[in-house]
Amino acid sequence: TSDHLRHVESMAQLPSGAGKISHLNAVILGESLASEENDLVFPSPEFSAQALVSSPNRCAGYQQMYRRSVEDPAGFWSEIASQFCWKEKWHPEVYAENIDVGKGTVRIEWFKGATTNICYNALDRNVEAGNGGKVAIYWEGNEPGQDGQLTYAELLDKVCQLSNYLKHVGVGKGDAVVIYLPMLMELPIAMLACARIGAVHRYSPQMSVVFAGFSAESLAQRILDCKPKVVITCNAVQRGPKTIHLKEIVDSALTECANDGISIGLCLTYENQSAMEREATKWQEGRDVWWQDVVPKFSTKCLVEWVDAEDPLFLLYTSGSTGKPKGVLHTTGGYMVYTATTFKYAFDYKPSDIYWCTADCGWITGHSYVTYGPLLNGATIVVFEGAPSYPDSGRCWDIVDKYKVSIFYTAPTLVRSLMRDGDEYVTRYSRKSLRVLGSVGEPINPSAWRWFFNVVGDSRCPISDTWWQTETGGFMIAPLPGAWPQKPGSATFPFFGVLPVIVDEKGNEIEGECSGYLCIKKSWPGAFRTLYGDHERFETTYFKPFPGYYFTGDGCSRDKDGYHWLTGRVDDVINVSGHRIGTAEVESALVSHPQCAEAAVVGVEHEVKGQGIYAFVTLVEGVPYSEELQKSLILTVRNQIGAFAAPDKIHWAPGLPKTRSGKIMRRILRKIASRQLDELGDTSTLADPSVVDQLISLSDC
Ligand code: 6R9
Repeated sequence: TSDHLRHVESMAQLPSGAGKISHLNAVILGESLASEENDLVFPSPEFSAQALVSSPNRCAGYQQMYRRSVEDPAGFWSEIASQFCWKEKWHPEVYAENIDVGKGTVRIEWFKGATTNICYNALDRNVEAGNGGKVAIYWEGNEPGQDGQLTYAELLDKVCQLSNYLKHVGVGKGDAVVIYLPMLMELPIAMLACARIGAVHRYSPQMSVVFAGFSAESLAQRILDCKPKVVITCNAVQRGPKTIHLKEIVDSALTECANDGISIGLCLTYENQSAMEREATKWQEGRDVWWQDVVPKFSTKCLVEWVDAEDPLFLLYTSGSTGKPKGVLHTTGGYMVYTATTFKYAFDYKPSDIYWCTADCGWITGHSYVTYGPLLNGATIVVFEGAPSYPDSGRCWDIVDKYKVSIFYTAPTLVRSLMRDGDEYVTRYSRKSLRVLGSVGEPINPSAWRWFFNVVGDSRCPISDTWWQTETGGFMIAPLPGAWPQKPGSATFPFFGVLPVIVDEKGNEIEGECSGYLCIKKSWPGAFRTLYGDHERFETTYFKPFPGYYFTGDGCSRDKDGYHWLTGRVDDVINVSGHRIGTAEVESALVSHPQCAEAAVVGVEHEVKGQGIYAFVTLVEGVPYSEELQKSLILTVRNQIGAFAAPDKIHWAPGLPKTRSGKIMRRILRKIASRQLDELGDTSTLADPSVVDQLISLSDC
C-alpha cells in the first residue's frame, strides 16, 4: 500500500506544469510536442472549478480521498454505501476477503448480511426523492425521428408490470432468465424487473443478458449453461439498413437446446413493430408469448424482494484464453455501490447531465454504465437502437444535439471509424452540450484521442479513458475529469479503493517507471465473486498466476509521473472493436468445419477495429485450398460465435510451427501475420523449421 501511495503522491510533483493551469488550458493540444507521452492536457480552469473532485491544489483533492479509501476501505465504502437504501445494515463487518490462494479458498464479500434491492435503489429511491417526473430514458430508434421517453415514475411502472408477470409465470428463487434483446427501452426494463423480484427467499434469479450480436449457437451454449425458466427477446431489430430476425436466432437456439434435453417453456417476445410485423414472425404456440399481450395487464405496483448484498445479481459470459466462455458472477450490494460511485466521479456527473453510452447491454459496459450506474444516480440516459453510421456518419452528433447530451461514452473503435469518415460529419453539428467524453474497451491510441478531444469535444471536454473489465464490475483506472492533467492514451490513475501493481514474470512488484503484468492487490466492492459453477477455474485463472494478487490478463507500463498505460492482453485473448474473443473459441469453430484439420488464430493490428483476427488453417489431407472454402470457413465462425468474430484473413497453412512437444508457437505466427519477417526470432526449437518458410511463401494466397 505504501509503495502505491508513493506513486500517487508523486503526482503532487507531477503536474510539473500544474502551476501553468491557469494559463494553459487544453489548447496546448494543438501544438505538436516532441514526445507524445509527455503531452499533458489540462482541464480548463472553468471545468476544474466546477468538478466534483477539483484541483485547486494540484491533485490534493483526489489524493486525500484516495489515501483514505486505501487506508480505511471499510470506513470509506460504508460511508458511501450509507447513501443507499438498505433494509438491514451489514454485519458484522463491511467486507471480508481472501485473495491469496496460499491461504485457502478465494473469497470476496462486501456488505454481507445487509439486505437491499438494486432496482429499488435505482427507481423507487429516485421517485421517492421527488424525481419521478424526471426523464430516465430517452430512446432513439434506428430511423431518425423514431423516438420515445420514460420518466422515472413511468419506468418504475413498466418494471413493476414485468416483475409481476415474471412472478405470475413462476420465476422465483434460483431461477434464471436469459435476456436477448437489442437496445430498446425494454432491455433495461427487463434487467431491472429481474433484479426487482430478487428472491422470494435468499437467491435472486440469475439474469443473463446475451449480446444480440451472438449467433444461435453461442446463445444456445449460454442457455444450456444456466437453464433459464424464461427467455426474453423481440421479433426483430433494425440496425442501419439491415433487419435482423432475433426471434429466428432464438428459435434455432431453443431447438438446439431441446436436442440437448433442455426445453425452455416460455419465450416472451416483444413486438418491435418498426422492424417487423407480428404476422410475419414465426411462432410456436404454447411456448411463445407476445410481451404486449400479457405484460400491460399486470399491476404497476410490485413490492421489491430484499436480497442479501451477496446474493447474485447477474451472470455475464466473457471470453477466456482457453475453453468455453466464463460465466462471470456479480452480486448485488458491492456492485451497486461501486457502479454508482465510479459513474459519478469518473464522469463528474451532475443531476443536470444527459448521459449517453453507446455500448450494448449485452456487454458489461451496458450493465454497469448504461443501466445500473447512471440510474442509481438518478441520471437521464439515452438508449440508441440503431447503428452509429446510419443514415450517415453524423448520426451520433445528431443525437447529441437532439437530446443535449452532455456526457458521451463510447469505444475507440467507433472513434477511429468516425475519424476516418472525416471531420465534416462532426462539425456539421453544434455539440455544445457536451462536457465530458469517455472511452472504453481497449487502449485509445493518442491520435484517436486527439481527434476525439479536438474535433468532437472542441478541445473543451476532458476524456475519461476508463480501464476496467467484465470481472471488475466497474472502473479501475480512470481519470477524474478536472482533477488532474491527462496524457492522451493513458488511463491515468486508480479509482478510489483500487490498488494496482505491476509485477514481473516472477510476481515481484516493480516500482517506479516500469512495465509488466497488471495485478490488483486487495478486493474492491464491484469485484466478481466467482465463475458460475466453477470456483476452481476462477482461482486458477485469476489468482494462481501471481499468488496474493488478482491477475488482470493485461500488460501495463507506468511512466515517470505515475501514469498508467495499458498495453493490451498478455494472454490469448484478442480485442476486436472492444469485444473480447478467445483465440481458442475461434480455433474450435474453425476445426469444427469438416475440411479443416487444424487452426491457429492470432491477433493483428487493425486500423479501425484495434485488432483483427488472423487465422492459420491446415486443411484435411487432399482437400485443395480455394476461395469458396475460405468463405465457408469464415461463415462457420460467424454461425458459431457471431459476425464480430469472423476472421479478417485466412492463411492457408499446410503445416504449423510447433515445438517438439507439439505446442504451436504463436509468437512466430504473430510475426508472419504482421509481416515482421525479420523478427521471427529463434526457430531452432521447432520440430520442423521448414514450415516457417512454407508459410511465408503462402502469405499472399
Ligand atoms: C469494460 C470492458 C476487458 C479488457 C481489458 C483490457 C481492455 C478495456 C480499456 C482496455 C485499455 C481501456 N480494455 N478498457 N484497455 N484501456 N480503457 O471492456 O470489459 O469486455 O471484459 O474487456 O478490455 O484488455 O482486460 P471486457
